[in-house]
Parts: sequence; structure tokens; C-alpha cells
Amino acid sequence: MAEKFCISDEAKKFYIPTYESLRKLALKIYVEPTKVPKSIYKQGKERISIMRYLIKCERIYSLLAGNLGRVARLPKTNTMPKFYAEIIRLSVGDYYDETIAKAVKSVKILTKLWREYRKIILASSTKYEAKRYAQEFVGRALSVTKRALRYANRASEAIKLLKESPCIDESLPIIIVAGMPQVGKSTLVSKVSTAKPEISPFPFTTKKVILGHGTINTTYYQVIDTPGILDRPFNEMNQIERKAIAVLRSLSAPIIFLIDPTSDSYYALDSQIAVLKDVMTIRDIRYILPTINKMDKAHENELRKAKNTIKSLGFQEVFIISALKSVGVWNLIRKAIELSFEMRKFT
Ligand SMILES: Nc1nc2c(ncn2[C@@H]2O[C@H](COP(=O)(O)OP(=O)(O)O)[C@@H](O)[C@H]2O)c(=O)[nH]1
Ligand SMILES: [Mg+2]
Repeated sequence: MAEKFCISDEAKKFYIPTYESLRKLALKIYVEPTKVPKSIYKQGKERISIMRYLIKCERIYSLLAGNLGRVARLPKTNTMPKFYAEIIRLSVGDYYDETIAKAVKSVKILTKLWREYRKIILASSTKYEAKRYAQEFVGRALSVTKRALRYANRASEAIKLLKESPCIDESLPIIIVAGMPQVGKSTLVSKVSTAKPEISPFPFTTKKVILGHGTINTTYYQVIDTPGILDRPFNEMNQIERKAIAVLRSLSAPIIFLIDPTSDSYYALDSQIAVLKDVMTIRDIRYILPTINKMDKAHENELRKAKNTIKSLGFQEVFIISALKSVGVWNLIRKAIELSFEMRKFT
């Protein structure tokens, strides 16, 4: 089985400190007793005091530059898979990337500042002079840090959302399963998934997505069951749910749209077709696989009616399966994987 790589797992290590926390630590370093190396002892009291200020400032520099350096090395959205970049963009706009850019710049400024002050503190002739420069350095270094972390809270919000997002490896095939409640989405996902599916929160909703995975021959794929996201007419959805749809849309993944054609379906065929039409507004028709489920129980005329209605929307191919009895599902998954590779080529 291929090793799945996703930013949401990686993000568990991401962390952006607040300015307040760094300031506290810096001031603690400044006031705490500071040992100087024994070799300095013979240089006299004045020199020892000067060296104390130098060591304090060096530690404060390491603290600030080290922390901002970690922020500077966070992945920018333009190096991330689209799915995760979209989550960040929809949650905090540019604040995340801006925080990284500011951190990169600030590390350089801090380093330059420290080189300057290191020299003049060392060149001080009295401890009072050294103290004045040390205070000046700490003040300036903190103000650089404060500016760098101005939007740290917003950026952290985005990171929190990343951590709570499903682990999806965008370099491997992904298949989205959509359709109104009770059409058989979960049944299909469970039939074509090997291990127990993973359940993850989905950004911008209180809903959970179900992630299954499997292999056909040697091809690994991920299937996503999306209850509550692509299962209703879009005009019934609020702003936040629309964000969830936008995130889902950013995945290069074909959508299997399940339809229950039977007379005891939870929703009438018309309602199901209306949702399919909405899905057609977010995914190219080539990458939607309209699929009639429950063929084991549907009547001939129900199947025909559903098929004709779907074809009238412009679909070339309509799949007919029984998720429950595993009829036609592998052909469907194979086709979906093919489309998933094709989508990557063209998008
Ligand atoms: N007869 C029949 N029932 C099915 C089939 N697929 C799903 N069901 C049943 O339809 C109901 C809803 O299925 P579920 O997978 O939970 O639908 P979801 O809400 O779309 O996830 C369950 O009682 C399933 O057993 C099928 O192919 N044939
Ligand atoms: Mg379900």
C-alpha cells in the first residue's frame, strides 16, 4: 500500500507563536542571572558585566530568529495541493502567506540588527554603555518581531483548520461519491474500500466526511463519501456550506453521483436530478459519473425513466449498479480512476 502524504498530517507540527509569548520569554532571558564563561573572569568586573549583556542579547536573538525562522519555513499556499490551499484562502485570505513572507524578511532584519549591536556592545567601555545598547537591541528586536507576527492569529486559524481537515493525498487518485441522503453512498464506499473508513471533520461544516481507500490491481485510490455537502440543492446552503463545496471542488476528483430510481426512494427522482444539475455547475460534465443504484430492486421502467432523464442532461454514459450486491461497482470505480488521472493531466 502506498504511503499517504497529506498536509493535514504534516500540519500537526506547524505552529506560529504569538508576539506576547515571545516577548515574555525575551524579557525573562533579559532579567535572569546570566553566567559568563570562566575565561572572562580575569578580564575584570566591568568586562564581565559587558559580556553578560552580550550573552543575554545573543540568547534573545536566537529565541526570536529561531521562532520566526520556523514560521518562515512553513509551506506557502502556492506549494500546497489545491485542496489545502483553498481551505486557507477561504478561511483567512492572504494572511497566512503574508505571515510567512513577513517572517522571512524579519529573520534577515533581526540578523542584521544583531550583527550591528553585537559589535557595539562588545566595543562598549563601561557596563552602562553596554546596558544601554542591550536595551536598545531588545527593544528594536521585539518591535521587528511584533510587526512580523501582526497577523499570527489569523495564520494560526488557518493552520487549525488544516489540522482538522481530512488527510487526502492529491498525488493519488481520488473519487468523490455524492447524491441525496439514502441513495447508497455509504454502502458503495464500504464495498469498494478495504480497511475501516476514516472519519474526519470537514472544514467549514459540522459534517464529517468518510474516507475509504482501496486498490485495483496495483492502483491505489481514495473514495470520499460526502454526507451533507453535495447532497442537497445548493440554494438551500448557507455561505459556510458553500465554502465547503468550494473546497471539495478544488480536488482533482471525478464525482460519482448516485441516484435511487425506486418508488420508495427517500427523495423523488426530480429532486435528485435537481441536485445533479447543481453538481454539474461545479464539475465539468466529463468528470461526473451519473450512476443509478439499487438495480437489484428497481423495476425495469424505473431504471429506464431514470436513465432517459439523466441522458437528457447531456451525459453519454449512465452507470447502473447495485452497491448492496456489488454489481457493476468495479467497472464504475475503474472508470472513475481513469477520469481521475485524466483530470490531473488537464487541470
Ligand atoms: N436494495 C438495495 N438497497 C441499497 C443499495 N444500496 C444501498 N441500499 C440501502 O439503502 C439505504 C441507504 O443506504 P446508505 O448507503 O446509508 O445511503 P447514503 O445515505 O447515501 O449513505 C440502506 O438501507 C442500504 O442498505 C442497493 O444497491 N440495493
Ligand atoms: Mg451515508
